[in-house]
Formats: sequence, structure tokens, C-alpha cells
Amino acid sequence: MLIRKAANILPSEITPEQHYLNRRRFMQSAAVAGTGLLLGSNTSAQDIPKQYRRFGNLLKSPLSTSETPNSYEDITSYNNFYEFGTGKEDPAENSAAFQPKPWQVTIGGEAEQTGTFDYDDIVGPHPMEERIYRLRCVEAWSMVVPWVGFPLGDLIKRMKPTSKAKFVAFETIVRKSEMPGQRSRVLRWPYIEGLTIAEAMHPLTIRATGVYGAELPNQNGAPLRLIVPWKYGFKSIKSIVRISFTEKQPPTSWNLSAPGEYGFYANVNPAVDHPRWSQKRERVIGANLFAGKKPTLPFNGYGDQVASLYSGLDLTRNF
Ligand SMILES: Nc1nc2c(c(=O)[nH]1)N[C@H]1C(S)=C(S)[C@@H](COP(=O)(O)O)O[C@H]1N2
Ligand SMILES: [Mo]
Repeated sequence: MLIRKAANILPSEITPEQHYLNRRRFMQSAAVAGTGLLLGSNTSAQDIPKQYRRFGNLLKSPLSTSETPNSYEDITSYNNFYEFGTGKEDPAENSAAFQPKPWQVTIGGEAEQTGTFDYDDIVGPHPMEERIYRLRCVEAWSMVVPWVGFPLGDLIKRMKPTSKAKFVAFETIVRKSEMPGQRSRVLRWPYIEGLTIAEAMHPLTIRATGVYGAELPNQNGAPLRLIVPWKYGFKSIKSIVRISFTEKQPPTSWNLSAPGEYGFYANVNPAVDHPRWSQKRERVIGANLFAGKKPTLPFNGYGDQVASLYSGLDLTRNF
């Protein structure tokens, strides 16, 4: 039941021959990162540690913002990943022992293609293309990150969800031996998240496998994570091992931990204060210390693309 079997691939997903990625997926040489198109103002190819293999043949997504990306250093040293501790520097400091290879992903629930698949078979590059998506990501702080990924929707189509599939639920791996934060009860493990099917199929929702043209470092969610750029960062679940299609709205980690503070939707909404802080402004990581905070935009500036997903929903109640 390999999902890669030709018969399981929709014609619309088959890309022109010249765009097929090398089966090895990565260029052996680091030279590819020197193509300029990958790099932000403060980052050069040498800043990306050699241990992270480089992707070849990256296309640029038209959904990218033209804003300057944060440095590789910013993106990989200021993280939230409670499996490795609750401090922003903890994920980079405590994740070196984590082994993102080999990796398997289990597909379950309301879909035709369920089962456990090797990483290369379910999220591997063939026949889809990895692209560069330069996206704004917001929390109480914000960064612009050049992710490597492709639309989650392309992956979902291959799993053939049934008509009962109204939501998609995601789970992070539980591996206490390599994830010291999981020895604490700060959250319930596994970390879980969910999206409506319409959100999951939106072209801005990507399944990411890299940053700055190289594979994801552990602290950023290796080997596979979501990026949902119009939602607060916590929806972008890392190190995914399970994807399930459900009829009912699935539970989510932050909603379980603090139901009054974090809702299922978690759309970036500056008009709704978090009970303990305002969400009107964001601190721009990497900006001049005296630059101050910048006003946060509804849907993190992606309103033109995504607001229609929520027509009819009261977003102050469905937060
Ligand atoms: N498994 C897992 N995924 C997670 C988290 C986490 O603690 N565990 N934190 C979330 C939060 S709160 C944020 S802000 C983003 C941070 O992603 P980044 O470190 O790549 O910026 O990851 C999200 N995904
Ligand atoms: Mo977060």
C-alpha cells in the first residue's frame, strides 16, 4: 500500500519531467546555497551548518512575501518547542541528541490511504516539488522565514480523505529519551494540533521540511512540520508522526492546557486580547533594539487570501 504507487497519484500532481527532483533529494554540494536566491541579508551559505543537507532545484513560491528574511541565526536560536524545554534558547541547546531519521508517519481516520509510511514514501519529494516560501510568522514576536516545503493540500489529496473528513489532526512524536522536556508535565504529550479541512487545503498551509534551502534543524521541527502563516505560531506543529482525518473538531494541546486562553482557531487577531496580554503589537526579532514593536495585522497580513475561510464565524468567540 505504498502511497507512492503510480496508481495512487492524481494526474494533477504529476509535475513536468524537468522538475522532478533528484531521487536523492539533496545536492551533495553546499554550493547550491550560494545561489543567492536562498539567502537573506544577514545570512550566507557558511552560516548553515554542514550537517544539514541542502535541497536542490528549489522553486520560489509566488505566495512569498518580499520582506527581508530573518537571519539563520535568529530562526534557529529563538524557538518554542516544549519537548526540549520552555525557554526560547532551550530547543537549540537541548535537541542535539534527537534523531529525525529514520522517520515514519501514520495516516489514520477518515481516509482511503491509511497506514504507516516511511518518510520518503509519504512526504518525500517524488513527484512533488519542494519550494521556497518566504512567510511571516507571528507570535508575541515575529520573523520572516524562508521555509522549504510544499502545500499540505498536495499531500492530503494523496491520502484520499473521505467525505466524512471535516478536520485534520496532527501529532508530534513522543520520545522521552531524546526530548528532555517530555519528562515534565508542562503540556500533555504528545503535542497535538488540528485544522479544518478547508484550512489544511489552503495553498498557504505548507508542510515544511527545510529552512534557508537546507533540511530543518531539530529545534525547528525536523524532519516535518506545519506552517500556517495566518495563525499564531503554536498551530505550526513540529516533528509530526501522525495525521488523522476526523469528523469532529479534534482537541489541541494549548486549548487543553489553557482553554480560556487558546482556542481551536488561533487566527492572528490583534483585536482580541489574550487574557494576560495584548495581541495588538509584535516585537520584530532581529530589528534594532530601539525600533519598538510593530502593529500586528489581522491574519498576520494574509487576510486577502484567507479571510473567506471564516465568513460567518464570529472570530471573537471562535478564537
Ligand atoms: N511539537 C511542538 N510543536 C510546536 C511547539 C511545541 O512546543 N511542540 N511550539 C509551537 C509554538 S508555541 C511556536 S511559537 C512555534 C515556533 O516555531 P519556531 O521555533 O520554528 O519559530 O512552534 C509551534 N510548534
Ligand atoms: Mo508560540
